[in-house]
Amino acid sequence: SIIRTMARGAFIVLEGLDRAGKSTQVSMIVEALKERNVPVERRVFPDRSTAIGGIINDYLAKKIELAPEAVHLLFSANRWECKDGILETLEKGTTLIVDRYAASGAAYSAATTGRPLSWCTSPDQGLPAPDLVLYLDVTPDTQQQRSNWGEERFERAETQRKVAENFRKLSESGNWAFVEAGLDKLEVHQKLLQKVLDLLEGCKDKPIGKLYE
Ligand code: Z5A
Ligand code: MG
Repeated sequence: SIIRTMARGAFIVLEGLDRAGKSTQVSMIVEALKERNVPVERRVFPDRSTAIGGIINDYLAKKIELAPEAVHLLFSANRWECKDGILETLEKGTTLIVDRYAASGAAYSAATTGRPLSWCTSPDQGLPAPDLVLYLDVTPDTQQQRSNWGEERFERAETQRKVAENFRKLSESGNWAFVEAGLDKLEVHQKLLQKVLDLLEGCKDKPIGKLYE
């Protein structure tokens, strides 16, 4: 039998509406952990580098039209095709900081398809579950002040309001922390990093969970 000699990495996801600052904060957390010699990698969803990710990219950029339910399943398939890679990374002891994941999948699709949240979470059931979801809580005013607002498909106020409400519902299960996204970048970073550092020791001996099980 295989004896586990090494602690696993933590699985940390950043979520939030468009322009909440997720990508900025993922970079800052990754740099801060590297400085502390914590093995760490980043990932982003959708992963636009795969064949499925290419279709998603063309849809988001409004180059192609697809049924919203079909797109929903592609977003989920894009996570499933990365499942083994995620587990391998965590099991070799590397912490993952992930820019959007399953909560985005359900929150956006429930808003855009009108299907119940339970319909939207079901294709992701059984995927590796994050140890912590850091939610960047952004106001519509702050979103609109940030760059390139309104170019992609879901960047309309009414859609964003529905998506935010879905995120709130999803946060009732799992380990979520909300952080105000309208603060200065460094202030947001310090709040997030503290939560990450608090988590790191604690999850080493815990098995990786499964989503919605
Ligand atoms: N989607 C889905 O439907 N289903 C799924 O399963 C998944 C995703 C995974 C693409 O997402 C779309 O896919 C998205 C959800 C849907 N919907 N739309 N449209 P994406 O992640 O590729 O793109 P995004 O989230 O819409 O936008 P973004 O620009 O990547 O947002 P962000 O990463 O949260 O923000 P940022 O790039 O870090 O910052 C945005 C700007 O604000 C930038 O100029 C920063 O310098 C600035 N910024 C950041 N933080 C601050 C602070 N604190 N103060 C001032 N300025 C700041
Ligand atoms: Mg981003």
